[in-house]
Formats: sequence, C-alpha cells, structure tokens
Amino acid sequence: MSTQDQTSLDVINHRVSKRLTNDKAGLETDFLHYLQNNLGRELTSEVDYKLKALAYTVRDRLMGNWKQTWLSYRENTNKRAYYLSMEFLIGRSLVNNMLNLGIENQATEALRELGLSIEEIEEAEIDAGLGNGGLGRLAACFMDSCATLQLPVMGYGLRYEYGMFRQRIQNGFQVEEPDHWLGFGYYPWEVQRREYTRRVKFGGYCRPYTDPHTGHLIVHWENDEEVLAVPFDVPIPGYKNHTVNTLRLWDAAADEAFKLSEFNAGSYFEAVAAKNEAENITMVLYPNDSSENGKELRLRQQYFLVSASLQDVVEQWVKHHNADFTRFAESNVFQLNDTHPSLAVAELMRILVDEQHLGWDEAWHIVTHTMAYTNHTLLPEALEKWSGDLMRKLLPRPLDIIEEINHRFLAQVAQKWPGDMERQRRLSIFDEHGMVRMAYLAIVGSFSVNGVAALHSQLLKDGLFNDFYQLWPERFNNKTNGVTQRRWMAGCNPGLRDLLNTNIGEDWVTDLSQLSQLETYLQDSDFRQKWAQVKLQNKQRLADLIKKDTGLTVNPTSMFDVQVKRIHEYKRQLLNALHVVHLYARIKRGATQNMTPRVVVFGGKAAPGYHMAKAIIKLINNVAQVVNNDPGVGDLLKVVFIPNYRVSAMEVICPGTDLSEQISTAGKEASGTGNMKFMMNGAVTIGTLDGANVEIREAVGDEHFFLFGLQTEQVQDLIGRYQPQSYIDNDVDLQAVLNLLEVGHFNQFEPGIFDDILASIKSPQDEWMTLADFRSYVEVQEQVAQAYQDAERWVTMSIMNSARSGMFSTDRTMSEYNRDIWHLKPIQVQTD
Ligand code: 26Q
Repeated sequence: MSTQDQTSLDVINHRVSKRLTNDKAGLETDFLHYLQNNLGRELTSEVDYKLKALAYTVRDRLMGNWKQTWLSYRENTNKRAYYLSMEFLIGRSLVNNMLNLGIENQATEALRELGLSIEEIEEAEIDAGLGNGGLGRLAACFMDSCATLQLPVMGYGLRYEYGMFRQRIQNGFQVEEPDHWLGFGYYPWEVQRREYTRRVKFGGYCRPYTDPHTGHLIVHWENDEEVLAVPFDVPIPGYKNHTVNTLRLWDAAADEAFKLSEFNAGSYFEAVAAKNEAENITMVLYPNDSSENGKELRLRQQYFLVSASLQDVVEQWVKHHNADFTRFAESNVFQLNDTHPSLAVAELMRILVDEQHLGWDEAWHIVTHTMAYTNHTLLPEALEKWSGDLMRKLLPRPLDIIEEINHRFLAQVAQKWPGDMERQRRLSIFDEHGMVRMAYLAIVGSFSVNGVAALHSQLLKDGLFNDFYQLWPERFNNKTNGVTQRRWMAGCNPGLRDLLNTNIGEDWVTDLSQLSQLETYLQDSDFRQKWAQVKLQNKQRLADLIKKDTGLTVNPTSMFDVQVKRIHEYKRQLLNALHVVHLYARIKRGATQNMTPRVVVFGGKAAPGYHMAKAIIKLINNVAQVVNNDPGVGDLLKVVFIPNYRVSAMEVICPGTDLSEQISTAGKEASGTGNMKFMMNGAVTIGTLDGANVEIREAVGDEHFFLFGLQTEQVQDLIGRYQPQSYIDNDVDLQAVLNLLEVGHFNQFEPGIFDDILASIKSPQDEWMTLADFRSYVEVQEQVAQAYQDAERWVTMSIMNSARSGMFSTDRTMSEYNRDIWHLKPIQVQTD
C-alpha cells in the first residue's frame, strides 16, 4: 500500500473508531442502528432482537482492543499459555462485558431514554451452558481473571451445538430437554474464523517407512478420515484494561471431499449420510460430571479438541519461527483441565515427530516442559480410562505413541526400583485389561501436577498418586480454586457492589483482599443496617425467582438455607433432605418452641443415567409437596427445588442466601467453588472439613463457620467397619425420620419408589456414610438456627464471611498458576 493510501486509510479508521463512543448518545445511536438498519426491527419488537442489537453494540466496542491484544501478543516473543478444556461454562455475557468495559451505567441510561428496561433485555440472554458444573465454570472464571491480570492466555474448547440439558421437573421427576442454545443463528459474541480451519484425523492405520533423503524411520498415518475443525472465537475482556483475550471454540464440519470415493462410486446417499458422523463430534456436551462413560464419541471429542488446538499453536509457531523448535518450550505452556484433554501429551509428540520431523528425545523434552495437568477429583469412578482397542481403531498413531511413552517410562521405573515388578504394574499407563489410565499419561507427560484445594492436593500425594509422588515430588503442587468477583459480586449483586464502593472504594473489583477493610465497619450500626437491607432485598429477588419457577410463595424474613450443585451421593443432598424431614417431624409433634422459620432451597442436575441421583431429586420434590401443603407447618418450613439450576440462576441465588450447605463426605469434594460464591456474598457456611471448606474456615475463623461431621481420616478408618444401624439404634430423631420414609409418608401413591435410597443409606457399604454424620449435622443446624435468631450476631458473621473471602478470587488463583507454573509476563495492550 502506498503512503498516500495508508494515510487516507488512517483517516478513515480514525473516523470509524470515533463513531464508537462509550457515552449514552453513542450507545443509543448504535443500538438503534443495529435494531433498525441491521436487524430490520422496531423498538416494539421482540426482546430477542433488542438483546441482539445491544450485544452487537457492546461487541463493536471490544473489537478494536481485541485486535490490539492479538497484535501485542504476536509482536512480542513472550511466553503464552493455553487452557485446554472440554468445558467452558460461560453463562450470560452481556452484563459481564458491559461491566468490564465500564459502560453499564451509560447503557442503562441510553436504553431508559428509549423507554426500554435494560434488565428485561439482560434477562433474555440464554446461558452458554457449555459445561457440567464446577470444572467448566472454573475455566470461565479463569479466563476472566487472566484477561484482567493481562496475562496472554488463550482458551481452547468445543462449540457444542447442544450445551448442558435443560431440566424440567415433571411430577417431581427430572426430565431432560435439549439445549439448542444457538437457536438457528449464531451466538452474538462469537466470530467465525474459517481461515484458521484445521484438519483432524480419525481411523486408518500406521505404516512405517524410511525417508529416502535422511534414512530416518518415519511413520505415516494412512487411510484415515479427516474432519474439519472450524474455530469460533469469543472475546474475553479484562476489567477496564484494554485487554481482550480469546476463547477459541472448535466446530466440527465435514470436508467437502469427505467420502469422495463413495460419491464417485455412486453411493451418493451413503456419502451424504457419512457427513453426519463428522459433524456429530461437536453436537452435544456429555452431561456426565462424575463418572466416565467410555463412549466412543466422547473420545472423538477429546481428540478433536486436542489435535485442532495443538495444530493451531504449532502452525502459528512454524509461521513465525520456520520450524525452529529450540525456543518452543520456553514460549508455550498448555494447562490441561483434568484428564479430558490428556491426549495432548501423545498428540504433541505426534505433531513434532511425524509432522515436524523432530527426534523422539527432543520432542519428549518439549512435551514434558510444556504440559501441566490439573486434577479435579479423587473419586475412582471419575478417573478416565479408555480401552486400548478402541484407541487402536480410532487413533492408531496416538496409541502407538502412548505405548512407546509407557515403554520408556517403565524402563525409568525399573531403574529407580530394580526388580520391583509390582511397582511397574501399578505405575503402568496401561492397566491389566489394556485400558489406558489417562491420569497416568497426563502425569508422565507433564512438568506440573496440581490439585484444586490444599486438602485435595495433599490427598493426591498421600493416596491416589503416591507412587508418582515418590518418583517426582517436585511436580506436585496445590492451586486452590477461586471465582471471579466481577461476575460473582459486582455483576450479580449490585446492591452489595454499591454499598462496598461507597464505603471501601472500588479497588476490591480487581483486588479482593480489599474486602478486609469491611472489618473496620463491624461496629458501624448504620453500615450494618445497610448490609442487612441489601441482604433482605436480595432475598426478595430470590423469593421472586422461586415464585416464578415453582409457584411457591416464601417469606423473605425466613432463613434461606441453600444447597445448589450437581446432584451426587457424595455431595449428600440426602443428608440435607433427612434434616428437612427431621424438622418436619419436630413440627408435627409440636416441638416448635424457639424454632427458626426456614426456606430450604435445593437445585441441581442429575446425570441422565445416574439412577440414585434422580431418585434424590424425586425425594426432595415429594418432601416439598407434603411439607409445603401441610397447613400445620406454615412459614416454619418451606422446601423448594429450583428447576434447571445454571449459571444465571446462581447469580440470583447466591446473593440471597443466608446459609450455604457444603456437606460432602470428607475427602470426596476436591474443592467446591459454590462455597466461595456464597461466602463472598455474605452467607455463612455449614460444612464438613472437605475441599476448600477447610481453607474457608481457616480464613473466616471457627466462630463464623458451622463445622460438623467426620474428618477425612475418620472416614477412611471407618471403611470396612461402618455400621449404620448403630447410629439408628442410638438416635430417636433418626429413627423418626427413617420411619416416616419407610411408612411411605412422602410417597403415599407411589409405593416403593424410595426403597433404593433407604437401602443405600442403611447399607454398611454406603461409601458416603450419610447416617454417620446425621447427629452432628442436626445439632449444628440447631446452633445455626439459634444464631440466626440473634440478628446482630448473624450480621456480624455475614460481614465477616465477605470480609475474609479475599483469597478466593481467581485473580489470586491465576497469579499463583502464573508464579509457579506458567511464568508469563503481563502484557499491557497498546492502544492508540
Ligand atoms: C468424563 C468422561 C466422560 C464424560 C464426562 C466426563 C466428565 C465431565 C465433567 C467428568 C467430570 C466432569 C466434571 C468434574 C467437575 O466439575 N469437578 C469439580 O471441579 C471443581 C473445579 O475444580 C471442583 O471445585 C469440584 O470439587 C469438582 O467436583
């Protein structure tokens, strides 16, 4: 381009960027422009169009900085990190993006001037539910914090056409409905980038041959079928800092030439039908959060993510460094979100050895200096294993490579423990049935292995991964989870945000430790009153949600006692339900003196194939039905099951909660992150010493935390000699509760439907030891009830929980990942 052209282009570009002002008038103009000139709609049209117009208006204001961020990263030779995850549970983006851009107030004003309510438009946004629960939401919080910390981190995930299923409750049962979240159009936040399409191989076989030029042995992966990976980029803005990072989601598409041979052979129908097989890969998220299911399509998804993402990074590298890989390891790091993307270890080897022609040792050095693995569970049933046979069929070359990795690794084990065959057997990546232990592959291929809370990381070293810990103690570390306070306080709790801003300033939004200033307001009666007012308003908002979604009216002055999370036996929603039945029994026998009115709220999805979890949902709904319709109970007890629990529901639930239920069997919950959202919004926790509860209690102080239950070691000691009957024999309350269940009080016309539940909690084999903790749970719940009646004491506890939640920001978590694992330099994005 000539200098003359460049100058006039600069002038035009200047004009374009000047058009994008962040004041009320600018936002109003663009909103109307999109609504009328782009979408062809009016102010009176359906809210979806107004949402789209506003989303485009906001997205326009991210674009310039998005490009600048991209350029800043490309220009400098600094290290970059890639977060590989099968799940990014984003939820809604409008409020978050406006908040981070600092245009919330102006946008509200602009729409008000047009006679529109911004809340109504915000409410219309459908959650991007591309995740199951904690692990997926964690990935989304991490992305927000990295952008805010100006770290050059890119997320890689899958663009599922159907996200987490929608849950309907029908006659008390969970019914799953497909979540066709994209409708028939596009996600307003994404940008398709077909120019970065990659090709992923499946099937076929390997053929070794000798390179005629070098004489080296080369393996060709042949006769495979290729699937296209088309990237869709989602902008991730930092908080008022010009950084806009990228989340790249891959969509599977069939190659034009897919099954060309069949077309040519005249099998037109078969060839078109085969396109489905390719496009199915990113069709649907597996709704299975805590047990692996071994389905072939899931393995395809995992390899598709890993292969497309690694090719993406390596091809960019080759473009700028001409196949010189000497600095690759010091310039790139891949964080594996659980074992789901652990094929990355084999795939990077394949790309480096087969495609870039590096030697094995050089490639292995690169892999083991760029891969870092995060473990999210200790539950044996959740540890991924894939059949070697399935892998041979689907991924012949990666399987070859895993076998070679294992071979070399076991030689190393034999060297450290000569003659210890038992240890070789224990440590082998392949188990005795030829299954690939994905966690072992991840550990062997990574320079860092971390757990997600202090207790969890310790248990990994002592138990599950002890052999590996003995071999490589330096690889093991802890990174306690967090949540982003932008979404989980500033965005979802405007009442609290304003109260904080006027009293402690606004720095807490990027430095959550500032919340400790709240402790100086503990004696300030005006502040305390305002604190209580904010909570009450938020409880009213939650009561409105309950009314809308269940039809039930609840009293916002009651104690709001909340347990929302995936339904799983280890999380022990059952223990909570038993307590509810106990309170009901008390009311029925007239023992209501000094009783605190409670609303017990449940919410969460059960994996569609998890029979017991679905029975628990049914039980809660049946108990709710009986309790809520018993005129003798009144306001003393209400039970609610909020249908379709999701990110946007939690944004209403956590600000309106008094009591946070974190009651998993000790040693089973890796961390928990809901516990942190409740804490920072001023809820008090009742919990076991499990996951991050341990650190929450340490931070807030024992006097502001309600602890109960067995500890991890006691749980482990009880295994094999657990006698639930002995707890029943010694506890009349428990007897009364079980009796009500056994006589069918909650299933009068549905005989037998809770038999499995009863049998499981009464079985000496019950891994979750629900009855062992019943007595201490009930007693501590009584202490909670009394504490709540002392309104002043409760306000103190509430403020203290928020004040001391500073360390549970993902800003802290990400700083630690960066300090100990990634070693990235923050990059200030250049703006003009
Ligand atoms: C695996 C194979 C096949 C199909 C599905 C899966 C699968 C999918 C999702 C397995 C597990 C998950 C999700 C696990 C999860 O959310 N774990 C939670 O991670 C949080 C973040 O670290 C922790 O706070 C929770 O304690 C942990 O349960």
